[in-house]
Amino acid sequence: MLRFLTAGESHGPSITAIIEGLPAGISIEKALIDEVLKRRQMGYGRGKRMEIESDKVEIIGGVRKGKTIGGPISIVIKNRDWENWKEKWDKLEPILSPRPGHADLVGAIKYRHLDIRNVLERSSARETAARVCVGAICKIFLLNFNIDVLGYVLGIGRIKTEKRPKNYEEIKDSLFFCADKEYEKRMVKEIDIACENGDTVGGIFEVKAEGIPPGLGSYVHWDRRLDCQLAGAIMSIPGVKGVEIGLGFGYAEKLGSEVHDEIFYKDRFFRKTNNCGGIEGGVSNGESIIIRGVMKPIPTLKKPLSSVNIETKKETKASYERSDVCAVPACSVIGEAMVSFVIAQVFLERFGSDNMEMIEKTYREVVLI
Ligand code: EPS
Repeated sequence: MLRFLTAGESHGPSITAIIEGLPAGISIEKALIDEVLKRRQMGYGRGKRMEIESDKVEIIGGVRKGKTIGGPISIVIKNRDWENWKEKWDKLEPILSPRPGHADLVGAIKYRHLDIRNVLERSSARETAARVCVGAICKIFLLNFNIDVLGYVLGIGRIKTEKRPKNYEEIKDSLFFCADKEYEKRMVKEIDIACENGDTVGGIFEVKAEGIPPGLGSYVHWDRRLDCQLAGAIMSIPGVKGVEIGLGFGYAEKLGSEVHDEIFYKDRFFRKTNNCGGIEGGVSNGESIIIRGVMKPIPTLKKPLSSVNIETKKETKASYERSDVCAVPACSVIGEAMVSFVIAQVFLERFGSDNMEMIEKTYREVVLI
């Protein structure tokens, strides 16, 4: 089964990942992975760290002569910021004031740390640099079967749009990876006001996967349901607090006759609506998969909230270290990566996973009805 692990600390030497279970014979272009890494760093509202980093992937295992060889793929992204931290790394004063909303307090309790740095270094969203590399590799694999996955933004703070992009071209010059240009100025303002007040902003992103064959996932066990796997993958992104598939919470106020996507046939089964977001009974139905996530405002606040010193137990203000005001655009890129990973996982489960030749043959031959 396709799986991956990541390792590394936000201000340590590097972030790494190992991806296991991809077939042999996928052509891997490093430039495509670097492009996604760059996208993850973009977006209006990012902090000073993104000015230091210029993330590039190094593939150190599993790829030879530009193709996967079937073994685990190992990747490294160097933290440029390490140069500024390595001398002081072991001598830093402990951080004692947990930020509400962050992993600080629960991490200190769970791992018995008396220095919150041991928590924040690993819980930092910097780890998602490795995830987007994994996702980019999965996306490269899926593109061989004309499956394309795209993440974009629908809302920043109170500014929300219903406009969705048809492709990446439509959002690539947007400050928010948002298709609605008219909203851009208002989104900028939303962030600028929060920034002036020492505050942060969240928002909503959506991921659309097109070209999905029917039959991915299964209804036979809870954990094999595709919607379950996708929802878990989106919820695993730091800061995400809610997930919706297709119409999502909008189902609540509608009648059955209004929402279920009627079935038609012309060369293949198809629907004229897609309220179910491409998934019925935990299985893909051949329509586009649509999933949304909400990212909470980042917990690191310049104007800190009340907290308690973990050593003295006295009232204090939460610690503040340089941070982003808004990272929702980045979150849309990470969402795209996580969806690409899950789709690749269920795709390999359905069509085989050893080598591309075999998978392409099975894919062509599988009867889609
Ligand atoms: C991030 C790197 C971090 C933060 C952010 C994401 O860098 P630093 O802590 O050095 O400023 O900008 O981390 C968080 C939002 C978080 O909660 O930890 C990155 O590479 O995306």
